[in-house]
Amino acid sequence: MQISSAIFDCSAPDLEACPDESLPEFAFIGRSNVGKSSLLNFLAGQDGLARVSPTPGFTKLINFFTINRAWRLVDLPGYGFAEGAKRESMRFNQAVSHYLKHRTNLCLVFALIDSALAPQEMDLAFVEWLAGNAVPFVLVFTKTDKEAPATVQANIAAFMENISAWFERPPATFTCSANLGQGRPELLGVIAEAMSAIQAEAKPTATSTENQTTAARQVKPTRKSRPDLHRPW
Ligand SMILES: Nc1nc2c(ncn2[C@@H]2O[C@H](COP(=O)(O)OP(=O)(O)O)[C@@H](O)[C@H]2O)c(=O)[nH]1
Ligand SMILES: [Mg+2]
Repeated sequence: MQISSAIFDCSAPDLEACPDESLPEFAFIGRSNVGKSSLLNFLAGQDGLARVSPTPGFTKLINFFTINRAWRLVDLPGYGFAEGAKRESMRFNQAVSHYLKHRTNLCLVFALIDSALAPQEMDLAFVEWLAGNAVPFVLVFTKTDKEAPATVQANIAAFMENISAWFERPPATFTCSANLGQGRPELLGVIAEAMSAIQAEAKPTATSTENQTTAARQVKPTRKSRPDLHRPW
């Protein structure tokens, strides 16, 4: 997929302030500092689009970027930085929770996990929450350049093992490194596939309905049963 334009749209503190629901949205979420803004810039092919911060918790609003005038990338506030600013982070986390549960044009969530770290409780709890709320998502393991490949693979395997009980079919997984420029075609491919499915759905024909069902199934992990929810917010 070619990116011909990437334009900052707006920032919203809550669901009510989000732009109209006319374009499909692909949202990035993960713990603060996991590399959401870096990945968004990397996918959009524009360095300064989303702000990259060395300070965790810097992005506190929901940021919308319109790509190719056809769909949006959404940079969601990071979770897990309650320290010192508890009330404020709760408010923004509630906005994120509302966005994930009620945004009708939300097509797919990219749940980012730091591949340099062993499974973190907060990330596991968040994936459980996504599963419990039937939010369509894929996992993206970021910063694969930070540790040796064997460590990265071990961290990913441990994470998948930890979440395996919640799914009949595990969520799709991707790896990326914004620093090394790795993972872009695969992630843009997921978006392109989802966009084709949406377009096929808008103009149903005998075969497109079947294609849509297949594509939707590919990105939506199937749940075993509703798990106990340990909500990060
Ligand atoms: N080694 C490495 N560092 C990265 C990568 N992506 C982002 N970072 C760094 O991680 C920090 C947080 O990045 P940012 O994109 O602001 O994370 P966000 O808080 O999730 O939006 C910054 O210092 C980035 O330079 C990556 O692929 N590899
Ligand atoms: Mg950010």
